[in-house]
Amino acid sequence: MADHTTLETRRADTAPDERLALLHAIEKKVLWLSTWMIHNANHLRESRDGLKVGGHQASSASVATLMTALYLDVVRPQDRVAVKPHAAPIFHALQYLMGHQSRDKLERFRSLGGVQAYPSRTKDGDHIVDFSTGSVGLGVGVTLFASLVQDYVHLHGMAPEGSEPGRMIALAGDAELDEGNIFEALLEGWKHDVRNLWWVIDYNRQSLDAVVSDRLFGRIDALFELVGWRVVTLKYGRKLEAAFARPDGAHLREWIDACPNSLYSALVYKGGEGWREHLMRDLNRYPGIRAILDEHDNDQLHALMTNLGGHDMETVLDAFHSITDDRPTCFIAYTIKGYGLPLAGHKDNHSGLMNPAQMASFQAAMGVPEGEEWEPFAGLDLPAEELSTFLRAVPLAASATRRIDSARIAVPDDIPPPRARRQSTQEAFGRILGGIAASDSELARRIVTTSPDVTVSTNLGAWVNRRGIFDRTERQDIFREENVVSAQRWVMSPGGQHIELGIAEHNLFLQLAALGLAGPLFGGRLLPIGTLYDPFIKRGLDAFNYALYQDARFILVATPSGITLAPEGGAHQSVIEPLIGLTQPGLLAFEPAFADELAVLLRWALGEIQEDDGESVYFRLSTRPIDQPERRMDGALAEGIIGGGYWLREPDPGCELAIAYCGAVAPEALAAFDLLREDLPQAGLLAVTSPNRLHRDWRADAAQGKQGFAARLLGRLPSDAAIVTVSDSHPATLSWLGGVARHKVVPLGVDHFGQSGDLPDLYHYYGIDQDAIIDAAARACLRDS
Ligand SMILES: Cc1ncc(C[n+]2csc(CCOP(=O)(O)OP(=O)(O)O)c2C)c(N)n1
Ligand SMILES: [Mg+2]
Repeated sequence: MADHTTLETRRADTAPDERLALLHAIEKKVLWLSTWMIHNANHLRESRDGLKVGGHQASSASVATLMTALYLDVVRPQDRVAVKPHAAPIFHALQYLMGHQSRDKLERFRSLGGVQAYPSRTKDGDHIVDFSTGSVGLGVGVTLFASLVQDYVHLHGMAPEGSEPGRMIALAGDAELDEGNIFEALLEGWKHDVRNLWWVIDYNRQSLDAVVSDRLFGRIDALFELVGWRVVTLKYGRKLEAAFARPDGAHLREWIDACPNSLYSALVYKGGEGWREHLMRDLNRYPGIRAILDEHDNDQLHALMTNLGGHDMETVLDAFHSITDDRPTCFIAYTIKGYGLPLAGHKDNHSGLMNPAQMASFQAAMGVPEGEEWEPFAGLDLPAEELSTFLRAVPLAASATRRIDSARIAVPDDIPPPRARRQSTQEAFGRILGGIAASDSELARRIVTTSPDVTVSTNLGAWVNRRGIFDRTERQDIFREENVVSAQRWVMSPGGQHIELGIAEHNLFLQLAALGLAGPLFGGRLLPIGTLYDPFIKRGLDAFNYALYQDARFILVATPSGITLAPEGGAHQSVIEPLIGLTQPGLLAFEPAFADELAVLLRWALGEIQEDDGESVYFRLSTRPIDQPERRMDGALAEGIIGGGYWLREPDPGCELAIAYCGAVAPEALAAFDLLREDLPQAGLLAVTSPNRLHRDWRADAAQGKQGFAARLLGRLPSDAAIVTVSDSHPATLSWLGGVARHKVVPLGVDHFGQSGDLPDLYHYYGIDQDAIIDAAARACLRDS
């Protein structure tokens, strides 16, 4: 049975009066500072470019109480918080009051170098921000995966000695629950029995466009309870509860309970007079209600009728402190968007900004003297000394940074490539990881893999057989116990090193985001490797981008890929993913063709994701077995592979043509090249392992006016030579290569999709087979002559 705790069942006094008075004062200050911050930013901006920014004043005001309570009374250093995007000004104000943020940055809210529109680990700093937010739904979802990662780190004995698990807390907007990723995460969390998770929903019943429908939230608690969560509803504050307890007060409760969201919002906006008119009309026959109306002037009546749970500090504190176990808990806090501001309740207030006259009267009401707008304690009734003593003692104020450092994991100098004359890069990946799994090294212990139901088909089988699946409780492999023969050993235990996910790629990326932050958040550095089919990167793309924006570090292995997966079908062909790899910030993308290249790159990537200024790494791999070159890996070759490309056949002086290929089409490029060499003996063959790295290098060169790796590589080709580029993806992946040292290009590739077939047929159909390369070379040379 779910225990549905409502406000009525918890009235214990947890906050001593003095503390409460301090929190009330700071709550008021936080509302002021956030409103001023936005006003100030708009004032500045208007004078510079005429662009205004909205979306913050009303959204921030609705959570002033919740955020003050959380940050100053509830959150412990080991807890981690994701703050809804538009509560950023409240977040910044609290950090300012705790001494973690400067006035200068607050004054430049949303400007270059100032505090960000949405809390950002990378821009505001990971010493204060636990999780970035911005794209709604993702900050909420990531807390769930972070709670799983926290368990992983603790159960593997990787947490710093003496550290306690904390709560992963999301302060969510109610409209965030429209995002499907929340529900994908909830289901996954239920499977994994997640703990220590709080989602606090700011139920202001407004989104960006409008008032949120009551229908959804009528069901929301049932939804959470279905997946094992406790739901705590903070509906009314103490004033309203006291009114309900008076004679006839039950009728007032019934009235307000039945009041549709839209009418309630409209009355909030209209104020005391509106309330009186409606209550007189509907409830005047009850003497107890008449008495309440008589005792309250319009302002008092407005304060009473808007006294919702989420704005009542005592109610909020009671609710948070009533939870003492680790069961996931959802708090539904009723609030009013724009509470305390003249914008309150208006359905169009999302982008609303207070005008100068409104701002002036708000300032007067807040008691903030002109010129003292940024003073931390101006306008408060309590002595500044008392307030600052209180703030200094807040646990989050006392620690200078929320970032935990964890030691680097050593990576061996060499990872031997799997020795098979013919193999695919996907097979090579499985073998390399299987080899690491068999070793008794710290590197092997720190790698954690995860996959959305494609563990076996992306070749993680050998790794999982040796390292097991992570589960909070020990579970045997039933098939094995029943002597059913299988190549897979799926033993689940708290020591397992693979996190098996359901088929939701979005969850994979949120999981990777959390795993990739295991070091800074939980003090246990992990080396995460996630696998999926290349085309489904698009399914999780926003979460992928989100993970990278937070500077989470991980390796993504995407396989199979391209039209090379041929008979698997047109629907699975990945055409544009290399362009994502080419352009996605925070990511280094590689598409090796051979096993020895992959071995070099994987070794390098395991170090790269640990570098302070490193990045995450994406490998696009193939299931196509191809003949492997017989060669010895030396420093120069490895450097080329990591740098993004090398000349597989160096062009000779006087060369007219080069073929540049990437990935699984290597055999076609080689075969075409061998034929062409008969007529063009000086031709060159360029193996591109990372279009992304070469492109970056070229851009950096251009910016710095010097010749870097890419320019030197392409510069070996005479300037009047042409390049035929080929890959099993969009031709734009490589067609830009001609720009590096001003060569003519004939680009081959795939710019439509949908055909399934055998490989030779498909390569022919899309014009990337040997004949097509030779034709393109002929065209290039003809055009040249
Ligand atoms: C994925 C995504 N889509 C759209 C937006 C634009 N957007 C910003 S806030 C918002 C509405 C938020 O409503 P709610 O979560 O209820 O927050 P409130 O403003 O009420 O606090 C929208 C649609 C966004 N930030 N992210
Ligand atoms: Mg809302």
